[in-house]
Amino acid sequence: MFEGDTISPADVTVVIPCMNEAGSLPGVLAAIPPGYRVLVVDNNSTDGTADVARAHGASVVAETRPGYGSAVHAGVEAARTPVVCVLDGDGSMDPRELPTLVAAVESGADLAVGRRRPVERGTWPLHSRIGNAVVAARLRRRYDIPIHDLGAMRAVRRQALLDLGVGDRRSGYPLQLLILAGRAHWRITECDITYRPRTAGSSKVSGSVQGTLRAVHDFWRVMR
Ligand SMILES: Nc1nc2c(ncn2[C@@H]2O[C@H](COP(=O)(O)OP(=O)(O)O)[C@@H](O)[C@H]2O)c(=O)[nH]1
Ligand SMILES: [Mg+2]
Repeated sequence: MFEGDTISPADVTVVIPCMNEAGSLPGVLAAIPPGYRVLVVDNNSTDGTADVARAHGASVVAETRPGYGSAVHAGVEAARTPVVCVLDGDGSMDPRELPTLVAAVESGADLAVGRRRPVERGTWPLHSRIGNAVVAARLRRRYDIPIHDLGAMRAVRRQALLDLGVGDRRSGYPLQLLILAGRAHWRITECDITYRPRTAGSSKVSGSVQGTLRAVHDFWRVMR
């Protein structure tokens, strides 16, 4: 596939990093656009996430190394399609909006990132929302990257993403991806997406003190 080719649904794999998302996954998987392939990347879940994923038609990749970045990277490596999307498995984002991002890639974007727009109160912890906005503002100013959200929903050509060489395997992955994409002069398109509270289970990142501290530490490492 070359740049400018049309992208058909069979060209797209949706990678879903999951750690204990058995409660949310059925709803997420039911909303995947027809024809897209799905890879759930299971990180040592103890709640049957992998079985639930298979029962609902997804392929499962097991990644024992913990971390959001490890899970995303394992899924992108395992994918066999020219385009990959990434989406959280917690039900906070709607897979029905993925085709908008894929269309942006088809139109020439090197990377399409979802800008989360909360539609219900209590969706996004304030510290996380502010931290995200501050980091995004810095990316706009310092790196000239036109984004307002580091984003957890994205679409990108698989080989280009692998060639970019994102090395962070924890919560710094989305930030490092944007910095490297900016340095490589990628065309980055931001698309509004709806954002809701997770549909089940508990937060591993911004909703827990430990997850937040880890994220701040990971961001700091990437930003230096
Ligand atoms: N595989 C894997 N997935 C993770 C890990 N940490 C977070 N996730 C997933 O990444 C997504 C975002 O995490 P979440 O807990 O919703 O973070 P929050 O949105 O900041 O509350 C969810 O689908 C999680 O299951 C991890 O270490 N491994
Ligand atoms: Mg979440």
